Amino acid sequence: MNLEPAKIGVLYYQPQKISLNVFHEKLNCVFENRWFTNSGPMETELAAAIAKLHDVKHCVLLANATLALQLTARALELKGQVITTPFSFVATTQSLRWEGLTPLYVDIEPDYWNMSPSAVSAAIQHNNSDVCGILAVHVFGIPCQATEIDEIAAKANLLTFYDAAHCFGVKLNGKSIGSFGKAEILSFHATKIFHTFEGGAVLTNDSALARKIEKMRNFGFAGLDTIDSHGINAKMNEISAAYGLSMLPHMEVTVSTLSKIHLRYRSRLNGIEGISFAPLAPGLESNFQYCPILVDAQAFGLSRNEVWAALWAKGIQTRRYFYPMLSEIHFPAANNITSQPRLPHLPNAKRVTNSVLCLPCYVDLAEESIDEVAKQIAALRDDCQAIRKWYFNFLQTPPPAGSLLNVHKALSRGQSSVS
Ligand code: T4K
Repeated sequence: MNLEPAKIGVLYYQPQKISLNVFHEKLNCVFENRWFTNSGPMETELAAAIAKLHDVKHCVLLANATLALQLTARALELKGQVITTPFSFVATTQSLRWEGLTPLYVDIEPDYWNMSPSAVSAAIQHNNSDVCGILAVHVFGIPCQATEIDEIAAKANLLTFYDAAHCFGVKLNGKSIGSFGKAEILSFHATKIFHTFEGGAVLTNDSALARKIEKMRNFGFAGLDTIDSHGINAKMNEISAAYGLSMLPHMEVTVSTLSKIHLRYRSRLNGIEGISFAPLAPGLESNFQYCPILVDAQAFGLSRNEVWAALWAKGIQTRRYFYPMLSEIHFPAANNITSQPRLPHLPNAKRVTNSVLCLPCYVDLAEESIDEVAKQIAALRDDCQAIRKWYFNFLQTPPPAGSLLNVHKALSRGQSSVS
């Protein structure tokens, strides 16, 4: 069996770097201004630019998307159960739990992996009195059926907000992501297509909601000495905003580069039995920041975990976003959150979470690296039996300290560091 390192090792991700000249100029302004945070000029300019780009009235910039989700839930005064998806990054659920809200998980759609509107309707019918809102996610920048979800919510008198962490610049049928529901939340973390090192935003057309969140992010101050609401410190600083402003002009080229990476993966992996992509959706202007595939264990001959482990052993990093599924994580009891009455039957989410694998996808990824990733995936099929055996032993026996396998082993056990 050949689990020798691949010809080219490939990192899962590298954040985009921009020309330092432009950033330096903006940094100079920040230093000249001697204004580093608390709604400074960089932050104000960036918020206006992002609101315009997403065709929405208000953009409230925040320290990260998790806080943006929390502040939105708090500002909407939600109490009780919130219908949400089991297939997302853990921040989606953690933000609800932090606000004392109970996630009520419903299944996803088989093709695009977002919350299914019919599952939302069914959940409302079954749990009518306890449900107060809906938190949907546009996972991997593929918009969920937001129009349908908004309609269902309106009929049931529920408030809806969207985790659009992956959706910078995404459009659905010509309409920008940003204006669905009461609010949509973007993430500007360093691993996102557009980033401010750390950062996030609430996009909304509701002026009262925007004002409320603006106050909440700044300790609840309504004026110099007046505090009239809940508050925390969740502001974006000027250096992050300056980086965002420096990055904005690059976004068109970034999206075009990432779309080419996608198409190259699709063409190189095309026809390999057991490997599939989400269909390219009509009307969807994606930003292509993630490149997820599904590994069908039966058709491919190896499970997603076996593929993931074998690629790591070869020095090719991929990520199991999003695994485990959120409804199967045992969170500690907190904030009087009621646990769900029964473990929900979520077959589509279960299948996707056990077969999804995100491939390396970033602006500086070389074409030869994409080809190497595809070649190595294809080559695994020739060695299925041996890899299965290797993986089984690998989970039993500690590998030598410091080796790549050691890193993998730690990762496969869910540890964040290697001893
Ligand atoms: N909702 C959704 C649907 C989300 O996906 C996220 C975050 C949120 C909400 C919350 O947004 P924020 O509160 O973060 O704004 C990463 C990110 O930390 C997280 O922001 C992101 N989603 C999630 C999908 O991915 P990890 O723990 O997997 O990241 P990590 O540290 O393993 O880094 C990923 C890769 O990037 C690695 O290969 C290393 C590389 N990297 C990372 C950083 C930070 C770099 O090369 N340089 C860097 O500076 O969560």
